[in-house]
Amino acid sequence: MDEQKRSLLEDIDFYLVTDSGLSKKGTLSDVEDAVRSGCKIVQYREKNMSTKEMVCEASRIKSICGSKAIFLVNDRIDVALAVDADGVHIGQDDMPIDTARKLLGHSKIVGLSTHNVEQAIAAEKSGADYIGLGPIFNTSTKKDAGDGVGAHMIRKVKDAINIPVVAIGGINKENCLPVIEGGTDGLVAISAVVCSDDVKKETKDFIDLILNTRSETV
Ligand code: TZP
Ligand code: MG
Repeated sequence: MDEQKRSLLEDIDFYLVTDSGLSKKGTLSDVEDAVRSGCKIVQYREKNMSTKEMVCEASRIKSICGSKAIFLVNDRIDVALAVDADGVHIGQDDMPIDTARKLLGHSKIVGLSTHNVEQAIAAEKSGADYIGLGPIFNTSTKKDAGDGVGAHMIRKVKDAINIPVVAIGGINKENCLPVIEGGTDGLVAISAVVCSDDVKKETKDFIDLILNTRSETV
């Protein structure tokens, strides 16, 4: 992955995670609309699809993202390798990060899910390129996500580490203000975007909220 694409990590703003089970218009349409509206990272997350179908869809998502958005695959390092994705996003119970790094090499992006300051510090030490922090609010999208940690956790984590922190879990346009004010590098949403009738508008609204709130607080 070239340096220009990696530099999107410095300025994430909005990050879409796909979910074909929740999507109104389908994953490819969601990705196309979100990227067109300025989404900087797309994470392909599929829990119940055959590997064959995933590789096929992942390859199409990769071409939609092109040079405009970083394309990551959730959990499935094999799928990421198969389509030469920009990287992966893994959880605390997925493949250990150093093993993932060995398989993918140093040019790829590896993101890690974290739930607290200790895990965030450990993630940075282990070489994660960024962390997802969450769930910020309670969410029914991920059944085993646990209780929301609250928007106040973002500042604590930001103060403890130097890699980008994106916030995930139960985030929507109505509750994201304290998340942005907490200093998150990016908002991540699944249901708020893919369940909406207008993914393009929803993505753009999130990005406008982030940019406007940041410019008011500097
Ligand atoms: N990881 C922590 S919470 C979550 C994941 C994948 C689900 C986020 O979905 P939503 O619909 O934005 O709450
Ligand atoms: Mg996982």
